[in-house]
Amino acid sequence: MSLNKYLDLSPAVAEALATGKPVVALESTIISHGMPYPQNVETALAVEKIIRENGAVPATIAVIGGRLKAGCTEEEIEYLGKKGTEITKASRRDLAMLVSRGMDGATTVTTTMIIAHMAGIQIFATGGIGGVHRGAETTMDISADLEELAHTPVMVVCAGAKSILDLGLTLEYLETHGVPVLGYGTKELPAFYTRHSGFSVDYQVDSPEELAAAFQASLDMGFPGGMLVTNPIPEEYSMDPGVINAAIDEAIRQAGELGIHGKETTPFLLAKIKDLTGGDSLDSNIQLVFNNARLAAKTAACLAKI
Ligand code: PSU
Ligand code: MN
Repeated sequence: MSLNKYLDLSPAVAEALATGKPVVALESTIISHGMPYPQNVETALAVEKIIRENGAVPATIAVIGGRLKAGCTEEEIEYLGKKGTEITKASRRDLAMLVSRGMDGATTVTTTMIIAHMAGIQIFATGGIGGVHRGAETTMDISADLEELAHTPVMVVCAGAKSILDLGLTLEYLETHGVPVLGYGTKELPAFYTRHSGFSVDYQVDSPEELAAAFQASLDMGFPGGMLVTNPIPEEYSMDPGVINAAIDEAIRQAGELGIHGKETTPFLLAKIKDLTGGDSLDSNIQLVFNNARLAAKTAACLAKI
């Protein structure tokens, strides 16, 4: 555990880590930039509850007033959700500036992994990761999340990747950087809103015990990087592929027309897709995060027993 002077553990997280209880990290960009208020706050609090019900302690991660928080209070979650996109979406390169200036930051998958690792938290549940964007061969828009997965030993449980990304190139990038990509109960990479992408993952894993054993083996061998678990959205909440793919294509077209680029791209596309699907994509998004929180909590409980 490399505690540093900028890091604050909440009392519950500090107690859990000191006594070897399972802890699950949660990100805050999904709160401030990934969903609208007030569903973002309701979802964040419900996810924490699900993690507790499944035997682990939740640690929502954010930067508040220049402090790296592993474990936010309800008030802090409300604050992040209300401020929304006014809060800096914080990637690896932002952390030093935010800390030295005493600013707020919403942590992406990248910075949630970094702060979780500083705190000694090994498992992190979210919705979707960033990846290689469609058209990256000219824009070079590749999420820092992929690089972080290669460098930081945290298991990330997600629902696969959305087809706002180039899924094939995202898998190639992860392969090049040595990141294991596991399918939970499937050999097919799930596509976030739907269970099917047509792309294969490296391994199918069928239980939290097996996930914990695989991650422990990676740690034991001293690999520096993490592991990506892709957990398909439950059937009853998955979307019609025709409907969601049409919305994604239209959102990407509008982003291109408006010249949206850089870190604004992912939040713009998520908000646009929600509008184009009349809110259905948000309902699915919330349910898949709940599903990932359950699996991450169970896996953290297994890992704590090894
Ligand atoms: N995908 C989602 N919801 C999100 C994100 C991705 O379905 O909220 C957020 C995560 O925080 C992820 C970030 O780490 O977007 C990726 O942003 P970028 O593509 O700019 O790297
Ligand atoms: Mn990007």
